[in-house]
Amino acid sequence: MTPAQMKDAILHHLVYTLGKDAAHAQTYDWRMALSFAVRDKIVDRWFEATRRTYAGQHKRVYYLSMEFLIGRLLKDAIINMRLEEAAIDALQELKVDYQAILEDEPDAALGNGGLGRLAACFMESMSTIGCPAMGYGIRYENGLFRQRFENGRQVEEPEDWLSQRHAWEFERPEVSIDIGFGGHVQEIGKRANWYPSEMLIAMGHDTPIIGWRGRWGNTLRLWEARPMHGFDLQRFNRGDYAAAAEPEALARTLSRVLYPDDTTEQGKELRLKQEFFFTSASLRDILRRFESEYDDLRLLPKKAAIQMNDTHPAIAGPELVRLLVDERGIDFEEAVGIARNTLSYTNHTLLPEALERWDEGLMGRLLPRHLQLIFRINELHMKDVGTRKVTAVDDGHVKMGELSFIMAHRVNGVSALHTELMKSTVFKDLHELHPNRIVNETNGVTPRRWLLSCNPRLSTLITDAIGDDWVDDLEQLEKLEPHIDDAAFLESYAAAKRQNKNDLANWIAEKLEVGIDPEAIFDVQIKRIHEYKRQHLNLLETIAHWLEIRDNPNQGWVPRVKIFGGKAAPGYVFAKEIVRLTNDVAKVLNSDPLTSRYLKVVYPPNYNVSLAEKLIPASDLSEQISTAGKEASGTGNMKFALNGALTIGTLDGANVEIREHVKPENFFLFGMTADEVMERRRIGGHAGQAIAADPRLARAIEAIRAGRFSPDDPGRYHGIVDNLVHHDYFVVCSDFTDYWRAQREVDTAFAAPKDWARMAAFNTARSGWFSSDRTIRGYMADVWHAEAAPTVEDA
Ligand code: 26V
Repeated sequence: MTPAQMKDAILHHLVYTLGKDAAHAQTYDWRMALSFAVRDKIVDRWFEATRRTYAGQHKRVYYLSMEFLIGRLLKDAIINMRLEEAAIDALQELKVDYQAILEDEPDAALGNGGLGRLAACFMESMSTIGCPAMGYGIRYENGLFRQRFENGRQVEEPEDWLSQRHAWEFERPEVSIDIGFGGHVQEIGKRANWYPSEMLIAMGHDTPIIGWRGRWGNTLRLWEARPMHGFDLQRFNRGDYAAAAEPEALARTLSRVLYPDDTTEQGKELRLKQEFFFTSASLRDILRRFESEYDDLRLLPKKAAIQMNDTHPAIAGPELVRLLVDERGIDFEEAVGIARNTLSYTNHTLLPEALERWDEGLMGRLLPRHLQLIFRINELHMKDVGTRKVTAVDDGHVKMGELSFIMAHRVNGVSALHTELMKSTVFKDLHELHPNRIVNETNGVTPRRWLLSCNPRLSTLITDAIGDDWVDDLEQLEKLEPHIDDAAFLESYAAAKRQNKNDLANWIAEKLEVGIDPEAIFDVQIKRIHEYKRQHLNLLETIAHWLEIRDNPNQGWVPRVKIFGGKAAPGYVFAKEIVRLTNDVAKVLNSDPLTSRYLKVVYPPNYNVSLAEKLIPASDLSEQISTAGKEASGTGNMKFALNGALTIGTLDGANVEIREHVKPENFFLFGMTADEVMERRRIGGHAGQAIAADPRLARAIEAIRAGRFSPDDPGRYHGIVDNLVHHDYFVVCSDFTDYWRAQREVDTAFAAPKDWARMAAFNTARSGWFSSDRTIRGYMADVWHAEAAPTVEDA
């Protein structure tokens, strides 16, 4: 597409799609016009991919996920369609600011964190590879809440990304599926009829996901809940306006909000309804498509692979069995076999409080037929493996992890360590019964968004050095290794980082009114706020360091800016106190004339995908400091390493594999191993011992306790302090001393800029393995038994 053609396309949509005259168009109008112009190009590619999938009778992958954290889509689409030059030139002629247009797009925040962002990276990689696939999820009207700070405290506001027209989706009123809840079951021989007492409709909305160079496009289909019957005209005519609208409002609640708590499973009825709603709609859509092409249901596992992203779609097991047995007359045991060979399950956490369990009473009320089938599935499993050990049903609860395991032919962990821990802890018994079922697929991230798009300076440098094959073959980055010994290359590498840091410093000055020194170490911890992720370990080290600088302000300290970003679940009290403490610490440190040129703390609110894209390219140090054994993988860790930030981290999740790839000497390791953590916890008073042994730690804790960061309310953080001193389940105190040591090594290393640049560049060169393209190829080979289709020629 030439710039002139692009300009015509934009103006065409401005006038005929948006009904706006160029003279009166606002940023929003230009953004929509550009989006539609780009979308037109995508649609051709997308249709072609769909045609090829049907024509070639390719196996399809269905990715069922409660979350897709896709963020903004315009730049991604422009880059993958290679339309950037055309767009920039066209807009320049139209005197419209390209960057402002990109920034105007709201983030689609349809996820909490890692799990949802992984699903988004996978969708992009499947399109790049040409794996025929479809993502299925919920079209939340309100995504993850918007975070604001009020006197340092987190305040949540609704995220209303759909208040403006969404440029990327196509409404599919013809894809409307009715979904039932409650009611009763009538058994007739081996089959049963379920008569739900409540009905609503799932309506599909399709977003095309285009791969690199537009060679392939898949669909993300998100379900919107709608009432079966519109509003009640009789009641309305009687003047009962609120009651007339009630059924409609009730049905719509189902796809209204994303649950913002990904830490504690609470067994909420609405959540179970959401899970069944999107899973059932997706399965019935899948079967409808399958039956339009094939007439033998036994072929299903050959033609479809259904991935359950965590246990949120775990009801897929019993629901698929129900659809086969009750609605299609297949024998129960055969149906279980078909379902199992089609389904697979990814586990994303071992934290006991996050594992889903549903009360039998609740399940029986909402999904009476499914509960019956769960009992039968459980009995069949016990019979098959000759064990009397109760598995999926226990103590009046249905355990969704176990149910998913039993109903899947493959179960995977998301990093090598996590997979081993799955085998030895949560799924120990099931693993012994099915030793080939658990496999590892270490997570990855898409290099298109997380390098090419977010870090143009580094991307250009890389392409100048080794060509652009790295974009879809990321392990080519190893070709950078010989360049790392070239002083000129290293200088350019450091210059790119430095310019990214300047941009970020300017942005922070403008948005947060805090001045930061671009020469300082940009030390960044961005992720959900959680005790196991240990933002408070970072804070304690910050405070200890601050106190030490104050003792000796003229010693020539290596300047550092600590950047935090992340949201706390609204009901997670401890996490919210960490948020507030971070802001309180920032306030005190940033205004301390003795120390502020050496140490600052910034905490931009509302961390999301777009903010990550700004922060990561400008980071020097990546904080991956979770208690060993607790972070299943992490994916932020990969994005940082790829963009040339060095990691300070524990042997947890994928950190272990990152360290092996980038070499131990280019990684700041500290802390106990997962085994050592378990040992340490057995020692009574482990925290007290650690505090007594390290005066720096004792002093930092005492500063918080005495109210140095909350002088108007000295007791404010006694909860945090008591937790640290008396419980400290996440062994913050016991890891502090080694963390401190590693941080001082960081100071020393950063003071030698050439060596630092070499280490950073080495991280980039060795991060290629962490592409989600590699991860998807792994799933295709080991889990889905699917092959890529022949893709379309380059866009
Ligand atoms: C759990 C729950 C519990 C019920 C209520 C709502 C809800 C929503 C989400 C979750 C999932 C938590 C698990 C999770 O996000 N795991 C993260 O997955 C990443 C991708 O595999 C991985 O990199 C992170 O280490 C892991 O914490």
